[in-house]
Amino acid sequence: MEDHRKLIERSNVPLESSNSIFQRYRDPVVTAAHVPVSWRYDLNAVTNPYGMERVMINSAFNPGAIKWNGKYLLAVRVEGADRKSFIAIAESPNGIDNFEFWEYPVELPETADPDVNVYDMRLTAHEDGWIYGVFCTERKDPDAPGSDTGAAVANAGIARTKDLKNWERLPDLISDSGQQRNVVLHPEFVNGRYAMYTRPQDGFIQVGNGGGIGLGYIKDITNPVVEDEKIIQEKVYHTVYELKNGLGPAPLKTKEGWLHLAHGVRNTAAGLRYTLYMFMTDLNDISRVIYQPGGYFMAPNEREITGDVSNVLFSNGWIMEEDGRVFIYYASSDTRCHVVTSHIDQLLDYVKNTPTDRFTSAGSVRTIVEQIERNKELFRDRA
Ligand code: M1P
Repeated sequence: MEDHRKLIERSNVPLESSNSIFQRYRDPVVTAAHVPVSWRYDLNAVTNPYGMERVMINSAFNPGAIKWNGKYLLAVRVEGADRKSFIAIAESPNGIDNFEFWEYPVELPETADPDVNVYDMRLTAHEDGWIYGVFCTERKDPDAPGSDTGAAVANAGIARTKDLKNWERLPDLISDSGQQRNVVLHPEFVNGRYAMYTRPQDGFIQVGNGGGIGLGYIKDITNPVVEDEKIIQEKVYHTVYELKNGLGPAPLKTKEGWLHLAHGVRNTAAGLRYTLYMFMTDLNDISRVIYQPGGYFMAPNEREITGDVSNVLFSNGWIMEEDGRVFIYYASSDTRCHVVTSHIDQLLDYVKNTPTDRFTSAGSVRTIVEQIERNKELFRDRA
């Protein structure tokens, strides 16, 4: 318990190296070791004479995020040794350290078709007054042959709350796609309807003919039928989102547009590689992408690259302060949660002024040559 308290109370510090876009920190903000001792141990010396860990925790990752009553809250995906994920709220006074789980994990109400596994909750404070948690609900594929014990179906589960403690479960998303993951609720109504970012997919892992980040609309959130779904962010050959992509947290409203953070997946000889990228959509037409920097915004660094599912960065939570500071929460390799900090002005500069992808090697070289020439020009003028 003393060790656990020391871990929770450890101060985090910014790392020295920075690319002036965002600031990384030395320590992960939440790990499996942050999970309370009382969840893991039977503390009764009579029933647990060896002091053994009764409930092992495997990982703590992919957190949704919200600022709530002055505190920074993460809706963490906690995964036990039994492979089941669940959501638990961890709270910090400053957003970069001292994250401590609330006394109990979230007991999400279920629908008539119970979830087998739930994960990756996106928190959206909607203008209707509710805080929504949209998450992936996974169940065994009822159409798979009995011998196929790995086939699953993913869909979006929807729950809402006013205090992050008591949750009301709504029906799961109803869409034309066989499967859905990475579904995110837009914070404002659009022409009186709820707007939902989607990621239609044919299979559980492969998006198949589906894929891309979609956008659809829902008239009544208590009967969440997605209408007019269309893809606003395609997968593109030989990019960091060649194989699949998915929206991260709900977008941030800025004076220039809606800022989005997403993950893109490419294939490599060593397996899939997940990196984070950004784009911006129009304030008045949220289906219209107005800026998209080329390449990734963040990729796993040398400490983040290994874990349960290596070579993965995944983000589904961020917080923007009134003074413009932005806390971006992300997980590395499906194992632990981290934060980077930035400012909305820096992120706007990043999305507007980072060169776009020209989709060929020659195009990338041209981009560099143009920058060299501009720099030469600058120094010629100074000389
Ligand atoms: O293992 C990497 C990620 O894989 C899935 O994301 P996607 O559907 O985009 O491939 C999710 O299971 C996610 O939780 C996980 O981090």
